[in-house]
Amino acid sequence: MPTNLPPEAHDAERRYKEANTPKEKITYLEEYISAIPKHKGTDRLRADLRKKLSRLKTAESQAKKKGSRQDSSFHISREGDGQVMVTGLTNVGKSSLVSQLTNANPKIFEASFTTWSPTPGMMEYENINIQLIDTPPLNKDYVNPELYEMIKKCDVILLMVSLKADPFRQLEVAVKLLEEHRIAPIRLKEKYKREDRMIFIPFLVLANKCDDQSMEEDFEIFGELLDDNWPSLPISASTGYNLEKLKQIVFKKLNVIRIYSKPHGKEPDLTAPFVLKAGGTVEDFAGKVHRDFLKTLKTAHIWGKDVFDGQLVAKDHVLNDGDIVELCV
Ligand SMILES: Nc1nc2c(ncn2[C@@H]2O[C@H](COP(=O)(O)OP(=O)(O)OP(=O)(O)O)[C@@H](O)[C@H]2O)c(=O)[nH]1
Ligand SMILES: [Mg+2]
Repeated sequence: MPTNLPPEAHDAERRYKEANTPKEKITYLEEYISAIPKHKGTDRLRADLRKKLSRLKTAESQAKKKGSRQDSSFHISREGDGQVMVTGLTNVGKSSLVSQLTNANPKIFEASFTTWSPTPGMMEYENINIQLIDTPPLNKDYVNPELYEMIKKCDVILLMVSLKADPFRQLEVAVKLLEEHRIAPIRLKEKYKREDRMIFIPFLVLANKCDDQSMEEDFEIFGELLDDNWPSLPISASTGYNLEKLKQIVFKKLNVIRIYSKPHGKEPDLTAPFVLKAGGTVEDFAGKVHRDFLKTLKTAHIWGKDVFDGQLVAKDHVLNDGDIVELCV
């Protein structure tokens, strides 16, 4: 270091060296650099210190980004074989439904605006697990961008309305809010232009609080008002009405297939399927079982739909839900 530095530069240097946190280090290093007089003799020193400062700042901003992502309750990691968002306006019964169908226990209350952060839960359907997420209500007066970002990443949207409170109006408001945040039903893809940059997701409208016969009539009236052929189902989170049917529809909308692995000379484990996107091939399945199979896979024997038992097929053979596969490597 040049010896002709003023005392304030030496002080700042000492504070910088003694600093414990990256934030303090940045502050004192900035002070140190600005206390160094600018002339030819200090060019090299100033350049080195500026490099150090830029490295410290990059590390600090990366740590911040990582921290905020992990801290946010809206950053929910995917678990299970599909992710389904339960959304809608307030008080329609979103938390009640997630609590009925999963192991989660979100707060349920008769007054509006009970839920402020999302809660994931796992729903069992036959032999697979589907992640359901209870969400804060969609609301035009209070917009939380993180909520919409989270919704954009799911596989299926369950859009809930309450048959006890103008369901048609609720649907209109909810659909508009989602659309304003570039989320639309995959069915209506044709309606939008490329530059709209929409995210298309399969939707199902759930008309909740259909507790008895009289509410069933209200559902019919609601159904007649719907345009765009919204797929909809009357349910009751209170009585459990149609919840089994709901699970079946969710499974269909996930558009996945369950494939069972058969080790050579052994029986397949029918309780533990590998889950693939519909249209998946023998090769896709092999990659799920183990990455190494991708290199060594030659053919496969399969049992299931559209094949005879143990039929030998090529790597690009498209699988069906329920197929049993023995990989030949
Ligand atoms: N009659 C009837 N009431 C229901 C049904 N499902 C939910 N409720 C009631 O509706 C009220 C609101 O239910 P929540 O599950 O808290 O509604 P939410 O959509 O999560 O509400 P927010 O968190 O405010 O968005 C509660 O009093 C529930 O008991 C149902 O199927 N039938
Ligand atoms: Mg709620």
